[in-house]
Amino acid sequence: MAKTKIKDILANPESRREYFLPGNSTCQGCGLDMALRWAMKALGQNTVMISPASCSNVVTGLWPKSAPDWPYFNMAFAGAAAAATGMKHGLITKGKGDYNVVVWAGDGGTTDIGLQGLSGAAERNEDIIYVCYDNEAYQNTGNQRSSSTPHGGATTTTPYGKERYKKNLPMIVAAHNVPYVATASVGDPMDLYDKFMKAKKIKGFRYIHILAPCPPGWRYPAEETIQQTKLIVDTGVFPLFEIEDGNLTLNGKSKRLHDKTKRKPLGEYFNKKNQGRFKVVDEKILGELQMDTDRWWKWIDRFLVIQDYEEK
Ligand SMILES: Cc1ncc(C[n+]2csc(CCOP(=O)(O)OP(=O)(O)O)c2C)c(N)n1
Ligand code: SF4
Ligand SMILES: [Mg+2]
Repeated sequence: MAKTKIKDILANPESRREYFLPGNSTCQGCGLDMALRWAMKALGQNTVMISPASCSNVVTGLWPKSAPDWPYFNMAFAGAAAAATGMKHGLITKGKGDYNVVVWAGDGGTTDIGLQGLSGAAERNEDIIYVCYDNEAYQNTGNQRSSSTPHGGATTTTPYGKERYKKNLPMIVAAHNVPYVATASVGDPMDLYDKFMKAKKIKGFRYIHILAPCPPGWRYPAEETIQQTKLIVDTGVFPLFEIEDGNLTLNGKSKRLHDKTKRKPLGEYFNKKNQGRFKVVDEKILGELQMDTDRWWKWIDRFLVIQDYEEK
C-alpha cells in the first residue's frame, strides 16, 4: 500500500478535519495529544471511543469544555474492553454496526489493569479496535511505574530505576491470533494514520500500540517529543511493525533495523542527558537493556520464521 503523504491529507477534506479540538489541557509536547489527533483523522466521524481512567480522560473534558468532537465515553479502569464490546453489540442492534468502536487506553490501563478484559475481547475476536497509547508509566497520577516502564527507568515508585523489564504487549496480543496487531509512533504520523486507515477496514479484533512520549514524566524538554520518538525507533528499542493474520511486516525505518549494525547505539537514547528518568542507567543497566532489546527482536524473528515456514 502506498504511504499517505502530507499533501494527500491536506487535499482531502475528511482528513483535514480536526476532531480533537484545540484548547484541551494536555501538557506541551504531549504524545497522546498527537496520537489521538492523527488517529481520529483516519477513523473519521463514525467513531465511538471508550477511554479508561488516564490522562486522556482528564485532558479531554475539563468542565465546561469538551475537546473531542465525537462520542467519547469515560470508563472505569478495568472495564474498557468489556464496555467497548457492549457498545459494539448495542450499535449493531440499532443498525449502526458500521461504527468504529475504539478503546483508547494508557499503558497502565492496558498492560496492567485492563489486561484481563483486553485478553477476553481479543480471544472472542470482538469487532473493536483497541489502542494503547504508551507513555510508559501512570502519568496522570504523577508518574508511577507500569508494566510498560522500561528497565532502568526512574518513576516515583521506582526512584532507583525499574528492576523488571517492559512487558511486550503487542506480542502478547498477537498470541491471541487476532486479525491485526500493529505498533506505531507519533514520530511517524503518516505511518500511524495509514495503520488506522487499514485497521478500520478489517473486521474482528484489532490492536494498535502507539509510543506516545510524556515530557514531564520522561523528563526532557517539551519541544523534543518527535526527536525522542525517532531516536527510540532508530535504536531499535521500539520496532514498527504490523502482524496481519499472523504475517509480520516491518515498517518504515524498522525494515532496515532488522540488521543490528544499522541501529544507533542504545546509549544515545538511554542516558540521563537525553531523558532525566534514565539518571541511574550505567554500563551494567545498558547491557541489560541491550539484552531486552534483542529479546524484542527475537519475537519478531519468531513471527518471520513462522511466515517462512508457512510459505514453503
Ligand atoms: C481503580 C482505579 N485505580 C486508580 C485510579 C487512579 N488513576 C487515574 S488515572 C491513573 C493513571 C493511568 O495510567 P495510564 O493508563 O498509563 O494512563 P496515563 O495517565 O499515563 O495517560 C490512575 C492510577 C482510578 N481512577 N481507578
Ligand atoms: S502528563 Fe504526560 S501524558 Fe499526561 S497530558 Fe501531560 S504530557 Fe500528556
Ligand atoms: Mg501511561
